[in-house]
Amino acid sequence: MNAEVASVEERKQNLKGMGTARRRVEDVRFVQGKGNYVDDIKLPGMLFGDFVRSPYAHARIKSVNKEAALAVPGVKAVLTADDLKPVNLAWMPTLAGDVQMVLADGKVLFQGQEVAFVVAEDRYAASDAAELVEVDYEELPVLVDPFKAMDPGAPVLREDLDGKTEGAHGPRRHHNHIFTWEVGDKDATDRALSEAEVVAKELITYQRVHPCPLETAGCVASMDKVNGQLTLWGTFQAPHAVRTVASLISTIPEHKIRVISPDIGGGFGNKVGVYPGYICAVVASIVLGVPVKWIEDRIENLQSTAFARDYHMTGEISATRDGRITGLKCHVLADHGGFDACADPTKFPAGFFNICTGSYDIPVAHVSVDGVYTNKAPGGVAYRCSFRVTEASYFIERMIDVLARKLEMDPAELRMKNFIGKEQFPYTSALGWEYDSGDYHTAMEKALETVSYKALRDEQKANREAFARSETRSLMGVGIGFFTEIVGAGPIKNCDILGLGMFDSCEIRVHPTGSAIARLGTISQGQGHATTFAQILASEIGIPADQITVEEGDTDTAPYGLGTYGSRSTPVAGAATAMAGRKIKAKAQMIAAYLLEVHDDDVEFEVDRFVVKGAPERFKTMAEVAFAAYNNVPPGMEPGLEAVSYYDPPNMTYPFGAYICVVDIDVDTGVTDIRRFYALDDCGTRINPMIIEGQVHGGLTEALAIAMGQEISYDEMGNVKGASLMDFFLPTAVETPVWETDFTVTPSPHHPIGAKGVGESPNVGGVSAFSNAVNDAFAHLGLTHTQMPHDHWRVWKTAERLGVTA
Ligand code: MCN
Ligand code: CUM
Repeated sequence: MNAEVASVEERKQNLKGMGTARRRVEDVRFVQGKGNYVDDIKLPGMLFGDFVRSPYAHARIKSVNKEAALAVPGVKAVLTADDLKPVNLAWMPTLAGDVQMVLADGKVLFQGQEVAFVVAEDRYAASDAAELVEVDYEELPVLVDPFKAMDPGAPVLREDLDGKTEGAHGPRRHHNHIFTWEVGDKDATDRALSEAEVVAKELITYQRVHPCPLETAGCVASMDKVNGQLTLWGTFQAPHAVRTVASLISTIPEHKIRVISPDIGGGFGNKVGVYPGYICAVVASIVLGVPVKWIEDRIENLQSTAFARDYHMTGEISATRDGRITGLKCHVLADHGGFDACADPTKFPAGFFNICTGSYDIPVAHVSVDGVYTNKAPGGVAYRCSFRVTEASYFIERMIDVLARKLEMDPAELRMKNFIGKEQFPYTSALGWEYDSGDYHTAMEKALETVSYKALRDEQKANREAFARSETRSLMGVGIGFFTEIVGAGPIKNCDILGLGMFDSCEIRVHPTGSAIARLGTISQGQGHATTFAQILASEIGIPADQITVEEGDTDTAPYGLGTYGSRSTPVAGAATAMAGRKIKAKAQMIAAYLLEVHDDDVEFEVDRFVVKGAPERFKTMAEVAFAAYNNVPPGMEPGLEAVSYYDPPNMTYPFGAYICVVDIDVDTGVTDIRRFYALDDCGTRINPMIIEGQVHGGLTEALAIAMGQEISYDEMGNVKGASLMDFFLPTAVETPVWETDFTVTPSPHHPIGAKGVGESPNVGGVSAFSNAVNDAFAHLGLTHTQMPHDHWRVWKTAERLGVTA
């Protein structure tokens, strides 16, 4: 392209800026098998670690005998809690203000808990030796049911907390109680419920699930004793936070620790937390003086790393006879497992669950959450959730359907009637959030129209009549999931993790020849940051996206940031990118004006250049300005063209969407056929429509998995049932329906480019659409609510219970 004669439109296209379906630059290496994941890192003399894990869910450890393991050829060390105690690392702090055993100290609290760490020359030797470590267990009574956790006679799980009546989030009233968190106006809500014309009540359980990323968690720790330098490669979603935490608990000065997140094969929240494997690899490297790698296998991943959900939500919703919602109440029993290791902003032990008034203008509401210990793996919150927003969204969207049934009203109509109106934004919810922008009626109308909602209901009516006449064995269900998310944590005043404020950052360097590098405090795990952040910059500073390298994940080079989760990268780091770009542009404007010998205010930016106002033939391109920045700047100005922005967002962003699912259920087999799934997303200004679509496809597939099959369940002994892909449902192309995507655009008023997050939306909105569809299929038979997952067996059981199986 000849830059001199190209039209504005051509030059715009050349930038591949915002709004372009630019191809993912990272895929060049991924599709050729040239990605660089943690397990690809091979260092001279590197050893491998493997865990001895507890077969019991609750047991006292009477003794550990390492001798036979140490005799295996190639084995270098076997670490137990006693070895970690002298360095104060037998326990570690969790992100939720609790402490967690790194290696079992006197007892184990869940099946699969780390008991000893074997280090050997190769992973086979480590694994063989791990089997030879003799552990003498004495079984203890097991607590699996969270509803029994606070019974007077419930077994004492956390002996280390004996007599502690204050936890990290207030008073504890039982030895297995972690916290109570309350928000909203209880009296006003109780009044609304007692005075209401109609009240619907339901226990809604969101089962324990697991994100199961393709790549499991792992790390390589390398302690250089000569220089006192620790380098840690790992599957970390927040590398800077890992560095700070590593420094605090190891006492190695922070500038001597370098944390690197290389390519990550999916995070989905599973790689936010800190796991014993990281600590053990670091300690082993310090002790042995060589690099140590630890990579968990699939079963270990499913059994012991951060689970998600396990929320038992009892809801009450009140309304007038004609369907105006007057109040909402929810009590949650939250099963956190053996240690409270939830990853939430410090002040939010139940995350952002108080977004559970959803998209509706509900005058009063009250939420209380009780967190309890059980003999299950710790973790919590992970899995495309944005801090318990998926639970909140599932809860309100099921409650709306339950209420609709009670009112004998169409669920779409009930939603339309109670939506927050477009003119009400910014809208402050009864539970305290300030929604930045939204236009729910438009989105819903578009969705209903696209799927011909009315015709679907007519078809359903005919189907039910045919079913009653025994002309078909199939029942049709239509499910709506309308969600409002809260993403982009978050203003430092509200959100911190371990005291680290949740801002984010971008640093840009423009090179003399007009290309650039941008470094961010976030880290992609597949979301395509290298592609999209370059697009934001291309539009801001007029350098083609193809000439901008985006780098993340190396704490020695990237500016400090809090990482990628909770769909916060676009709302926070994306904003920092635009702001840093604007600093570049401001300096470039002064240089351009100087070169053009006019006043700063007499030039204006146009796509990729500064043009003299009223004299379009007189301009300097950004590339020309970049070169001048290194040899010909105005007198008194520093040379160079660089900028950094640390962005503390004024508010979170509130993306929303309207999802509709149509399912056909064979009542004799329980087989569910997703006939149609329509997803309309509004994430404000869209940076890359193709990447957004990919995010929606991925998130919907995970929502399908959760709603229709995934569950990490336990038997009464605390054995994890189905911790392998033989039993844990991971959908393939075979089970995955065709996704129809759509959008509206309601920009965020406070984000510099108006963008909201989108990565988690499809999971947040998808689960309720599937579940509502299944429940809807049986509604005419008297069903109000049936628990997820809606696998074939459970669906068949529901049909049997309703008396319609053959
Ligand atoms: N995007 C866009 N326009 C917008 C919003 C987002 O083009 N208005 C683009 C972004 O630039 C980015 C992607 O969409 O490339 C996702 O952006 P965002 O919503 O900001 O989410 P994050 O980048 O912070 O990613 C986190 C989110 C979370 S929390 C989970 S969990 C999840 C998800 O992303 N994990 C994923 N999507 C995933 N996708 C893949 N492939 N792998 C994971 O582990
Ligand atoms: Cu909660 S899963 Mo995402 O926030 O990494």
